[in-house]
Amino acid sequence: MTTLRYQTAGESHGPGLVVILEGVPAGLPLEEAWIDAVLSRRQKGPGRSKRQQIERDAARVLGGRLAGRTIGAPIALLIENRDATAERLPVPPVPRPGHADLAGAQKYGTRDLRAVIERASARETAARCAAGAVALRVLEALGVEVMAHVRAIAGIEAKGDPLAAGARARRDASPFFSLDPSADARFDEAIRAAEADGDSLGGEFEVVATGVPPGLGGYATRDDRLDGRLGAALLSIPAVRGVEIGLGFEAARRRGSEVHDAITHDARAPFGGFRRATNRAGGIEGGMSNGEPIVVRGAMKPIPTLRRGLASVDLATRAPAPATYQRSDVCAVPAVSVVAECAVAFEVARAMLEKLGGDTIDDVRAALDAYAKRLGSL
Ligand code: EPS
Repeated sequence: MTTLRYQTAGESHGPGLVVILEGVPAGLPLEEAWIDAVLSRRQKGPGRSKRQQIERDAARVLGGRLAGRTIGAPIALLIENRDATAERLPVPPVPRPGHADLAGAQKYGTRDLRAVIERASARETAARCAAGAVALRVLEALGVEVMAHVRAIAGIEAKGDPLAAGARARRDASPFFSLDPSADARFDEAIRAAEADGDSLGGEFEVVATGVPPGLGGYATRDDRLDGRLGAALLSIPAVRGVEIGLGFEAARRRGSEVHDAITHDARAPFGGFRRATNRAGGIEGGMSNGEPIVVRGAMKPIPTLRRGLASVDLATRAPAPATYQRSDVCAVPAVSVVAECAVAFEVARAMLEKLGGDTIDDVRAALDAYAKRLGSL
């Protein structure tokens, strides 16, 4: 039984994206339709480029499944690219500020920017979502739910409580994956205005995981800390520049008495009954889950590919020139919220399997039940 992990390969306009996932217990039902529903959400949101009209992201399971269930072997997934034009695309002469182009060209000693941008493209997040979809399936079997929603675009804030009844249905009904229809109308306006100006927009998302038992992650070593893992997972998503857990930066402005959550006990509550009166810690204390919902937020910068090319320098002539533009999204905040949901799901599933891991999903469930029982006798 290996730790839950995955690797991706593939370029934005190559033949396809590949994911190999290890450490998924045997016996988990896994259908393409489950993965494809997540992939399809990632493709959505007003403000995305024409590329999303070309692609129909769908995963093919190439290994690790028999008779509809995982078998404990590595799971191999393939997402084919329809726009597989990498070899024919023109070489962009001018690097884009804010993207990997220039530092990547310097790192690898090439002026063929395609060699950098093809892999640096956020298209790779489709593969991350395929891995995340499998993690979501593991979590579903263990009673954990993860949901992301968009909290802001270009400084316009969306209200709404992700823990309220019906929140998921509201999120799914919103074209922006927000919980606030009145914000959606303003998001739409902002995106149209940015598009008319050849500009791009960023925003903020929040991910909430419920049903998480206490004690996932750890404090004993640096690598165990669940907050550190979640931070790294979210900051590795292209264009994510900031992450907060619970109160986040606001905690630095308050007194301790206004930050920490009182411990309470309610014998009817799951996992032994210990609760917190508030959840300003965002479900994580001392690098471990504390049994309250995990609440993580992230900030996405505006996409660096602008129709109105930003000021740059032609690599061949060294003369000032606007950055090369082929096509791009005006806003991909809803898409990033889906990638973030997958990233959080993956980290929570990884921590759960580390704590409760077994060869089969039934073993993991039995270990979870035994752990819940043990918590009751603390
Ligand atoms: C993406 C596909 C890409 C980009 C986008 C992510 O498609 P294309 O380059 O063919 O238009 O639209 O990548 C970025 C925004 C970026 O900055 O890297 C996708 O499928 O998500």
